[in-house]
Amino acid sequence: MGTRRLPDTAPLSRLRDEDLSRLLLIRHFELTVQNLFAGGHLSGTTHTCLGQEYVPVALEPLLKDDDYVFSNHRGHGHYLARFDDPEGLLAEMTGRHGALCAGVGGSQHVRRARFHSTGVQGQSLPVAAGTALHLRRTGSDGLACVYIGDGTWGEGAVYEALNLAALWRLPVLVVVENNGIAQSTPTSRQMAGTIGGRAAAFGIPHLCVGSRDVNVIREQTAAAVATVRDAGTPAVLEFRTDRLGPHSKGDDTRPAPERAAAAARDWYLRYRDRYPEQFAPADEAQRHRMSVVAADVLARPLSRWEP
Ligand SMILES: Cc1ncc(C[n+]2csc(CCOP(=O)(O)OP(=O)(O)O)c2C)c(N)n1
Repeated sequence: MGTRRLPDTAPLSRLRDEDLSRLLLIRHFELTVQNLFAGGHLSGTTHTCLGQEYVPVALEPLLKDDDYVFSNHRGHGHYLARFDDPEGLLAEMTGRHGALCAGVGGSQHVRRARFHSTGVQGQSLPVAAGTALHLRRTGSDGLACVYIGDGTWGEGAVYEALNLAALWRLPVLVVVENNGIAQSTPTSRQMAGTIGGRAAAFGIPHLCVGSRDVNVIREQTAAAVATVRDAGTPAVLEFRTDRLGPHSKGDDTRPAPERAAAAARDWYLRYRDRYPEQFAPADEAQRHRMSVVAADVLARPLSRWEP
Protein backbone atom coordinates (compact mmCIF):
# COMPACT_ATOMS: atom_id res chain seq x y z
CA MET A 1 0.00 0.00 0.00
CA GLY A 2 1.13 3.60 -0.48
CA THR A 3 3.46 5.15 -3.01
CA ARG A 4 6.68 3.71 -4.34
CA ARG A 5 8.79 5.90 -6.59
CA LEU A 6 11.13 4.08 -8.94
CA PRO A 7 14.00 6.01 -10.52
CA ASP A 8 15.02 6.25 -14.16
CA THR A 9 17.86 3.77 -14.64
CA ALA A 10 19.65 5.05 -17.73
CA PRO A 11 21.33 3.82 -19.90
CA LEU A 12 18.69 1.89 -21.79
CA SER A 13 19.04 -1.88 -21.98
CA ARG A 14 18.97 -3.76 -25.27
CA LEU A 15 15.44 -4.63 -26.37
CA ARG A 16 14.10 -7.71 -28.08
CA ASP A 17 13.69 -7.03 -31.80
CA GLU A 18 9.89 -7.28 -31.59
CA ASP A 19 9.71 -4.66 -28.84
CA LEU A 20 11.96 -2.27 -30.74
CA SER A 21 9.92 -2.80 -33.91
CA ARG A 22 6.68 -2.05 -32.10
CA LEU A 23 8.11 1.12 -30.57
CA LEU A 24 9.32 2.24 -33.98
CA LEU A 25 6.04 1.35 -35.65
CA ILE A 26 4.24 3.67 -33.24
CA ARG A 27 6.84 6.42 -33.72
CA HIS A 28 6.55 6.28 -37.52
CA PHE A 29 2.78 5.95 -37.39
CA GLU A 30 2.62 9.20 -35.42
CA LEU A 31 5.06 11.00 -37.71
CA THR A 32 2.99 9.85 -40.68
CA VAL A 33 -0.18 11.10 -38.99
CA GLN A 34 1.39 14.54 -38.54
CA ASN A 35 2.30 14.65 -42.23
CA LEU A 36 -1.10 13.44 -43.37
CA PHE A 37 -2.85 15.98 -41.19
CA ALA A 38 -0.72 18.76 -42.64
CA GLY A 39 -1.67 17.50 -46.11
CA GLY A 40 -5.38 17.63 -45.28
CA HIS A 41 -5.88 13.86 -45.47
CA LEU A 42 -7.28 13.28 -41.99
CA SER A 43 -10.89 13.52 -40.92
CA GLY A 44 -11.30 15.22 -37.54
CA THR A 45 -8.58 15.97 -35.06
CA THR A 46 -5.63 14.00 -33.72
CA HIS A 47 -3.23 13.87 -30.77
CA THR A 48 0.03 11.97 -31.17
CA CYS A 49 1.83 10.02 -28.44
CA LEU A 50 5.32 10.92 -29.68
CA GLY A 51 7.71 10.32 -26.76
CA GLN A 52 5.25 8.15 -24.82
CA GLU A 53 5.34 5.06 -27.07
CA TYR A 54 7.23 2.96 -24.56
CA VAL A 55 4.47 2.94 -21.93
CA PRO A 56 1.94 0.69 -23.72
CA VAL A 57 4.70 -1.35 -25.39
CA ALA A 58 6.19 -2.12 -21.97
CA LEU A 59 2.83 -3.04 -20.44
CA GLU A 60 1.46 -5.10 -23.33
CA PRO A 61 2.92 -8.52 -22.38
CA LEU A 62 1.61 -8.06 -18.83
CA LEU A 63 -1.93 -7.91 -20.21
CA LYS A 64 -3.96 -10.87 -21.45
CA ASP A 65 -6.34 -11.15 -24.39
CA ASP A 66 -9.27 -11.25 -21.96
CA ASP A 67 -8.32 -7.90 -20.43
CA TYR A 68 -10.11 -4.74 -21.40
CA VAL A 69 -8.11 -1.68 -22.40
CA PHE A 70 -9.69 1.76 -22.16
CA SER A 71 -7.72 4.37 -24.02
CA ASN A 72 -8.01 8.12 -24.30
CA HIS A 73 -7.62 10.95 -26.81
CA ARG A 74 -3.88 10.17 -27.15
CA GLY A 75 -4.48 6.52 -27.90
CA HIS A 76 -2.77 5.47 -31.14
CA GLY A 77 0.13 3.87 -29.24
CA HIS A 78 -2.26 2.07 -26.90
CA TYR A 79 -4.02 0.55 -29.91
CA LEU A 80 -0.88 -0.31 -31.88
CA ALA A 81 0.80 -1.90 -28.86
CA ARG A 82 -2.24 -4.21 -28.59
CA PHE A 83 -2.88 -4.80 -32.31
CA ASP A 84 -0.34 -4.84 -35.12
CA ASP A 85 -2.81 -2.95 -37.28
CA PRO A 86 -1.65 0.44 -38.54
CA GLU A 87 -3.81 -0.05 -41.64
CA GLY A 88 -7.08 -0.31 -39.72
CA LEU A 89 -6.31 2.67 -37.50
CA LEU A 90 -5.13 4.87 -40.34
CA ALA A 91 -8.16 3.89 -42.42
CA GLU A 92 -10.32 4.92 -39.47
CA MET A 93 -8.59 8.28 -39.25
CA THR A 94 -8.85 8.94 -42.97
CA GLY A 95 -12.35 7.50 -43.36
CA ARG A 96 -11.27 4.85 -45.88
CA HIS A 97 -12.23 1.26 -46.58
CA GLY A 98 -10.99 -1.06 -43.87
CA ALA A 99 -11.66 1.53 -41.16
CA LEU A 100 -12.05 0.01 -37.70
CA CYS A 101 -15.34 1.80 -36.99
CA ALA A 102 -16.45 2.71 -40.52
CA GLY A 103 -14.55 5.97 -40.22
CA VAL A 104 -17.05 7.56 -37.83
CA GLY A 105 -14.84 7.23 -34.73
CA GLY A 106 -11.68 8.81 -36.07
CA SER A 107 -8.52 9.18 -34.05
CA GLN A 108 -10.15 9.27 -30.63
CA HIS A 109 -13.07 6.85 -30.71
CA VAL A 110 -11.95 3.41 -31.62
CA ARG A 111 -13.37 0.05 -30.69
CA ARG A 112 -11.97 -3.37 -31.43
CA ALA A 113 -12.75 -6.41 -29.29
CA ARG A 114 -11.98 -5.37 -25.71
CA PHE A 115 -10.24 -2.14 -26.70
CA HIS A 116 -12.18 1.13 -26.49
CA SER A 117 -10.97 4.70 -26.68
CA THR A 118 -12.75 7.93 -25.89
CA GLY A 119 -11.95 11.59 -26.36
CA VAL A 120 -13.99 12.57 -23.32
CA GLN A 121 -11.57 13.07 -20.45
CA GLY A 122 -12.38 10.92 -17.43
CA GLN A 123 -15.18 9.03 -19.17
CA SER A 124 -13.29 5.77 -19.30
CA LEU A 125 -12.63 5.30 -15.59
CA PRO A 126 -16.25 4.73 -14.50
CA VAL A 127 -16.72 2.49 -17.54
CA ALA A 128 -13.58 0.56 -16.60
CA ALA A 129 -14.84 0.19 -13.02
CA GLY A 130 -18.17 -1.16 -14.27
CA THR A 131 -16.38 -3.54 -16.62
CA ALA A 132 -14.15 -4.71 -13.77
CA LEU A 133 -17.25 -5.36 -11.66
CA HIS A 134 -18.64 -7.49 -14.48
CA LEU A 135 -15.34 -9.38 -14.76
CA ARG A 136 -15.31 -10.06 -11.03
CA ARG A 137 -18.93 -11.20 -10.96
CA THR A 138 -18.43 -13.59 -13.86
CA GLY A 139 -15.37 -15.21 -12.30
CA SER A 140 -12.98 -13.98 -15.00
CA ASP A 141 -9.36 -13.30 -14.12
CA GLY A 142 -9.36 -10.40 -16.58
CA LEU A 143 -8.75 -6.81 -15.57
CA ALA A 144 -9.67 -3.38 -16.88
CA CYS A 145 -6.66 -1.29 -17.83
CA VAL A 146 -7.40 2.39 -18.28
CA TYR A 147 -5.02 5.04 -19.62
CA ILE A 148 -5.43 8.63 -18.47
CA GLY A 149 -3.24 11.73 -18.43
CA ASP A 150 -2.27 13.88 -15.44
CA GLY A 151 -4.76 16.57 -16.47
CA THR A 152 -7.61 14.08 -16.31
CA TRP A 153 -7.21 13.99 -12.53
CA GLY A 154 -9.20 17.22 -12.70
CA GLU A 155 -12.33 15.27 -13.61
CA GLY A 156 -14.69 14.32 -10.77
CA ALA A 157 -15.66 11.04 -12.46
CA VAL A 158 -12.11 9.79 -11.78
CA TYR A 159 -12.70 9.97 -8.02
CA GLU A 160 -16.13 8.37 -8.11
CA ALA A 161 -14.61 5.46 -10.02
CA LEU A 162 -11.58 5.16 -7.72
CA ASN A 163 -13.85 5.17 -4.71
CA LEU A 164 -15.95 2.28 -5.97
CA ALA A 165 -12.96 0.39 -7.36
CA ALA A 166 -11.36 0.49 -3.91
CA LEU A 167 -14.56 -0.15 -1.94
CA TRP A 168 -15.74 -3.01 -4.13
CA ARG A 169 -12.21 -4.37 -4.70
CA LEU A 170 -12.35 -4.19 -8.50
CA PRO A 171 -9.48 -5.21 -10.83
CA VAL A 172 -8.86 -1.78 -12.34
CA LEU A 173 -5.35 -0.88 -13.46
CA VAL A 174 -5.08 2.89 -13.86
CA VAL A 175 -2.12 3.84 -16.05
CA VAL A 176 -1.28 7.52 -15.81
CA GLU A 177 0.89 9.04 -18.51
CA ASN A 178 2.06 12.05 -16.57
CA ASN A 179 3.68 14.23 -19.22
CA GLY A 180 3.59 17.31 -17.04
CA ILE A 181 1.11 19.25 -19.13
CA ALA A 182 -2.57 19.16 -20.06
CA GLN A 183 -3.12 20.84 -23.41
CA SER A 184 -1.45 24.17 -22.45
CA THR A 185 -1.66 24.02 -18.64
CA PRO A 186 1.42 22.75 -16.77
CA THR A 187 0.55 20.17 -14.12
CA SER A 188 2.18 22.39 -11.52
CA ARG A 189 -0.48 25.03 -12.27
CA GLN A 190 -3.49 22.73 -11.94
CA MET A 191 -2.78 19.91 -9.50
CA ALA A 192 -2.69 20.29 -5.72
CA GLY A 193 -0.84 17.48 -3.99
CA THR A 194 0.18 14.45 -6.01
CA ILE A 195 -1.32 11.55 -7.92
CA GLY A 196 0.18 9.22 -5.32
CA GLY A 197 -1.49 11.18 -2.53
CA ARG A 198 -4.84 11.01 -4.30
CA ALA A 199 -4.55 7.24 -4.79
CA ALA A 200 -3.57 6.87 -1.14
CA ALA A 201 -6.72 8.73 -0.09
CA PHE A 202 -8.67 5.72 -1.40
CA GLY A 203 -6.19 3.17 -0.04
CA ILE A 204 -5.11 2.31 -3.58
CA PRO A 205 -1.47 1.29 -4.16
CA HIS A 206 0.48 3.64 -6.41
CA LEU A 207 3.74 3.09 -8.23
CA CYS A 208 5.64 5.96 -9.85
CA VAL A 209 7.86 4.86 -12.75
CA GLY A 210 10.58 7.12 -14.12
CA SER A 211 12.28 4.64 -16.45
CA ARG A 212 11.81 4.69 -20.23
CA ASP A 213 13.39 1.27 -20.58
CA VAL A 214 10.81 -1.28 -21.71
CA ASN A 215 12.65 -4.16 -20.01
CA VAL A 216 13.07 -2.28 -16.73
CA ILE A 217 9.45 -1.10 -16.70
CA ARG A 218 8.19 -4.66 -17.15
CA GLU A 219 10.29 -5.83 -14.24
CA GLN A 220 9.19 -2.94 -12.07
CA THR A 221 5.46 -3.19 -12.81
CA ALA A 222 4.83 -6.94 -13.29
CA ALA A 223 4.06 -7.59 -9.62
CA ALA A 224 1.63 -4.67 -9.38
CA VAL A 225 -0.26 -5.81 -12.50
CA ALA A 226 -0.33 -9.39 -11.19
CA THR A 227 -1.79 -8.18 -7.90
CA VAL A 228 -4.58 -6.33 -9.70
CA ARG A 229 -5.36 -9.54 -11.57
CA ASP A 230 -4.91 -12.08 -8.76
CA ALA A 231 -6.23 -10.13 -5.78
CA GLY A 232 -8.81 -8.32 -7.91
CA THR A 233 -7.93 -4.95 -6.40
CA PRO A 234 -7.10 -1.62 -8.12
CA ALA A 235 -3.70 0.00 -8.56
CA VAL A 236 -2.37 3.21 -10.07
CA LEU A 237 0.80 3.13 -12.19
CA GLU A 238 2.12 6.61 -12.84
CA PHE A 239 4.67 7.11 -15.62
CA ARG A 240 6.73 10.28 -15.61
CA THR A 241 7.00 10.90 -19.33
CA ASP A 242 7.24 13.60 -21.99
CA ARG A 243 4.89 14.67 -24.72
CA LEU A 244 7.29 15.52 -27.55
CA GLY A 245 4.81 17.07 -29.93
CA PRO A 246 2.08 19.64 -29.58
CA HIS A 247 -1.06 18.86 -27.61
CA SER A 248 -2.89 18.33 -30.88
CA LYS A 249 -1.57 20.19 -33.93
CA GLY A 250 0.52 23.34 -33.81
CA ASP A 251 -0.47 24.13 -30.23
CA ASP A 252 2.70 23.56 -28.25
CA THR A 253 2.81 26.44 -25.81
CA ARG A 254 5.91 25.32 -23.89
CA PRO A 255 9.03 27.50 -23.99
CA ALA A 256 11.77 26.26 -26.36
CA PRO A 257 14.18 25.17 -23.57
CA GLU A 258 11.45 23.03 -22.02
CA ARG A 259 10.72 21.37 -25.34
CA ALA A 260 14.44 20.80 -25.93
CA ALA A 261 14.81 19.18 -22.49
CA ALA A 262 11.91 16.84 -23.27
CA ALA A 263 13.48 15.96 -26.64
CA ALA A 264 16.80 15.16 -24.95
CA ARG A 265 15.02 12.60 -22.75
CA ASP A 266 13.46 10.87 -25.78
CA TRP A 267 13.97 7.07 -25.75
CA TYR A 268 14.30 7.15 -29.56
CA LEU A 269 17.51 9.17 -29.65
CA ARG A 270 18.95 7.48 -26.57
CA TYR A 271 18.34 4.05 -28.07
CA ARG A 272 19.62 5.06 -31.53
CA ASP A 273 22.90 6.27 -30.07
CA ARG A 274 23.42 3.22 -27.86
CA TYR A 275 22.51 0.40 -30.26
CA PRO A 276 23.07 1.84 -33.76
CA GLU A 277 23.44 -1.53 -35.53
CA GLN A 278 20.15 -2.86 -34.21
CA PHE A 279 18.38 0.50 -34.45
CA ALA A 280 19.16 1.64 -38.03
CA PRO A 281 17.64 -1.30 -39.98
CA ALA A 282 14.68 -1.57 -37.59
CA ASP A 283 13.99 2.15 -37.87
CA GLU A 284 14.20 2.06 -41.67
CA ALA A 285 11.93 -0.99 -41.82
CA GLN A 286 9.17 0.73 -39.87
CA ARG A 287 9.59 4.02 -41.73
CA HIS A 288 9.21 2.08 -44.99
CA ARG A 289 6.31 0.05 -43.64
CA MET A 290 4.40 3.22 -42.72
CA SER A 291 5.01 4.82 -46.11
CA VAL A 292 3.55 1.71 -47.77
CA VAL A 293 0.62 1.65 -45.31
CA ALA A 294 -0.13 5.34 -45.92
CA ALA A 295 -0.01 4.98 -49.72
CA ASP A 296 -2.22 1.89 -49.59
CA VAL A 297 -4.82 3.41 -47.25
CA LEU A 298 -5.02 6.74 -49.09
CA ALA A 299 -5.62 4.90 -52.37
CA ARG A 300 -8.72 3.19 -50.93
CA PRO A 301 -12.23 4.51 -51.53
CA LEU A 302 -13.99 6.39 -48.75
CA SER A 303 -15.78 4.16 -46.28
CA ARG A 304 -19.53 4.34 -45.93
CA TRP A 305 -21.35 4.21 -42.65
CA GLU A 306 -24.53 2.22 -42.82
CA PRO A 307 -26.44 2.45 -39.54
C1 LIG B 1 -14.40 16.38 -20.48
C2 LIG B 1 -13.39 17.01 -21.39
N1 LIG B 1 -12.98 18.27 -21.17
C3 LIG B 1 -12.06 18.85 -22.00
C4 LIG B 1 -11.56 18.15 -23.07
C5 LIG B 1 -10.56 18.83 -24.01
N2 LIG B 1 -9.24 18.19 -23.79
C6 LIG B 1 -8.82 17.19 -24.58
S1 LIG B 1 -7.34 16.59 -24.08
C7 LIG B 1 -7.23 17.73 -22.84
C8 LIG B 1 -6.05 17.76 -21.93
C9 LIG B 1 -5.75 16.38 -21.40
O1 LIG B 1 -4.62 16.41 -20.58
P1 LIG B 1 -4.07 15.10 -19.93
O2 LIG B 1 -5.14 14.32 -19.27
O3 LIG B 1 -2.90 15.49 -19.08
O4 LIG B 1 -3.59 14.22 -21.17
P2 LIG B 1 -2.49 14.58 -22.28
O5 LIG B 1 -3.20 15.36 -23.34
O6 LIG B 1 -1.40 15.34 -21.62
O7 LIG B 1 -2.05 13.26 -22.79
C10 LIG B 1 -8.35 18.55 -22.83
C11 LIG B 1 -8.56 19.65 -21.87
C12 LIG B 1 -12.02 16.84 -23.26
N3 LIG B 1 -11.56 16.09 -24.27
N4 LIG B 1 -12.93 16.28 -22.41
